[in-house]
Amino acid sequence: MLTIAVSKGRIFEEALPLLSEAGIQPTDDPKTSRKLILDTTRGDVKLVIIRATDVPTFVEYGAADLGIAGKDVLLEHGAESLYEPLDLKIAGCRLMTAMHKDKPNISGRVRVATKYVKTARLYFASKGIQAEIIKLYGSMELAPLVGLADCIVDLVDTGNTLKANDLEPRELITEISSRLVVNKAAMKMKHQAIQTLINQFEITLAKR
Ligand code: PRT
Ligand code: MG
Repeated sequence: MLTIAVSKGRIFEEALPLLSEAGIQPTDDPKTSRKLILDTTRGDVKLVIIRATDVPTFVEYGAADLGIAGKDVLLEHGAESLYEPLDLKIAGCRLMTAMHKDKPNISGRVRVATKYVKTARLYFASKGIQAEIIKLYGSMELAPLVGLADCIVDLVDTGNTLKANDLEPRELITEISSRLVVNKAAMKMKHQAIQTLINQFEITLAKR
């Protein structure tokens, strides 16, 4: 039996075709079902549906053998505890700094609101900029508008969310896509099954 951890939103939507090519189709629709463990058309594969930020934790502790998680989430979690064999090239976006469109870049000490505390800290340290990082769990865009922070670090796709709040993207921290992650013990114990799945994903990705 293989268990794959995946989050409900855009990652799930974009992972479905990849899973489907490997013969894995959930027998319930997670959008309407309240089940957290979904059976699939493959008797040996189950999906567990969890919050995006919880995927690395489930996989690290072996509660799931595999998982699909954004690189943003993996950077925050720390990657040492997991294998990351494949870039699935789905749910792409950019992790960026953003500021009010009328504000100049700050040269001195900067206050940064983000849910990506660890990544932001590393980024500003690497640029030699003194940053005070304020952890938020959502609506980062609000922070510069109400004087909570000078700058935010957040994911940007179309840029519409920033624009709607009079913000603009400034510096690219890193490109983001979703990755396949694997529990280290499972990679040994269930090597054959996991390697076969990785190969199937690779074949599908190579056709794109
Ligand atoms: O809500 P919960 O905590 O459970 O999870 P979530 O809302 O973070 O999950 P979900 O389904 O949104 O997926 C999150 C993952 O998708 C992230 O970890 C990224 O790897 C990936 N991803 C890709 C994105 C985006 N693109 C994205 N644009 N996640 C979030 N956004 C948000 C962004 O935070 C901002 O609020 O969309 C807004 C910006 O989009 P644009 O198009 O307006 O620029
Ligand atoms: Mg969301």
